[in-house]
Amino acid sequence: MKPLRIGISCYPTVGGSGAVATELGKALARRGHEVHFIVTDVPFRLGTFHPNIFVHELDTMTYPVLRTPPYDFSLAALMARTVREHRLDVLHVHYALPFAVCAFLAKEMLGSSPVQTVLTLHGTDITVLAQDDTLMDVIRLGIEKSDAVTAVSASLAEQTHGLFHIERPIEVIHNFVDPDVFHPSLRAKVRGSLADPDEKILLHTSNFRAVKRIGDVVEVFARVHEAMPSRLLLVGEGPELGVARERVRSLGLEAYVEFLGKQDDVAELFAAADLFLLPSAKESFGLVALEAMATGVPVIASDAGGIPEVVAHGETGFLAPVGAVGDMAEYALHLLQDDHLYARFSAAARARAETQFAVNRQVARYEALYARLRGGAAPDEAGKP
Ligand code: GMT
Repeated sequence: MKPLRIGISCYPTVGGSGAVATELGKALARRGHEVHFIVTDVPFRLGTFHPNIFVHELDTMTYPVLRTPPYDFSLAALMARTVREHRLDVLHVHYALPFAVCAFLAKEMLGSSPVQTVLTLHGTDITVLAQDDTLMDVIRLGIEKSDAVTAVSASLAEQTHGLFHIERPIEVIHNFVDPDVFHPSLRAKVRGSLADPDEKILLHTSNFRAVKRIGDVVEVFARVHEAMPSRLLLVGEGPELGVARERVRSLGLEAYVEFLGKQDDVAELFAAADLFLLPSAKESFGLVALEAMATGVPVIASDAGGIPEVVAHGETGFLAPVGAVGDMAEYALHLLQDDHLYARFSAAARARAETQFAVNRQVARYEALYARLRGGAAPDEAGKP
């Protein structure tokens, strides 16, 4: 495929959509494309220097007349300037609000630019923000004015069609993981410092928002802990952190629950775990579940949103209705108390992540979409046309 010049906008702070956008940009750069991140801050997973990656950071003016800095307009203007100066072929934005609307404004500012805009919907842009009357129409505008729209799961695409009653196609391109980075061979690296050999490790990582149901994570762990020696690792920070600490304290589990805070490099923590817990009320995909699976860690989750597209119930983990902590704990014990069954699930989890969700396979789908928009030939997984 002829290398393209691709702009990417996303939320650069910790969060699934930022992680996916950043990993996509890095993979596109490795495959020979020139990638321009147009962002408010350097994306958290960007890592080391790559000659094909450029970062354009937003600088917003303030003025007493303006109640808030005109961030969205400045971003739109920065997008337009970057497209013009670097002759971008594609502007790929992650999360509808404000990025799709900024991309539309940028295109309007550019007049007759051939740049193609792609919007990837990540979840809460539809399942939370678009439910709000004041935001729904502006999100609809972003969706309608993008040249192509993708969603990270079939469930999210369906919800978007249902909510907006729109005809336009939404292509499902599932999220991905780098199976060389999230690898079971990392297991021994930090495990010894986290638990005794006879203790099982349960892991949860998120932004600790109410939608993640951290209380359920603690309840499931409490029931597992009653039955077998075990520890719970909680990675991340957010509004529900205090509630989680209080629940752990009231259950007398402080000695067995580790609050690790935000961590940049999580692959070793995933690999050290025995089970990953994701009991969310809503989850368009559940990138963390996929990362756990790639390290050979089965997942106990709710059957919400796109999670069943990632975790194969009865093969790579178990799913239960939202809030069914008793069922989740039983499933967890079922796996942890049967070494043979556990080994089968662990191998199947790794295999599913490697075959269905490997970075090269999914990034090739984005390249094919870019090529289609630009009227060119689609590449194969290796990036060759
Ligand atoms: O998990 C979050 O709440 C963060 C959110 C985001 O926008 O960064 O994650 C969403 O996008 C991820 C990447 O596509 C998905 O894996 C998450 O499932 C999705 N979160 C929700 O739908 C709640």
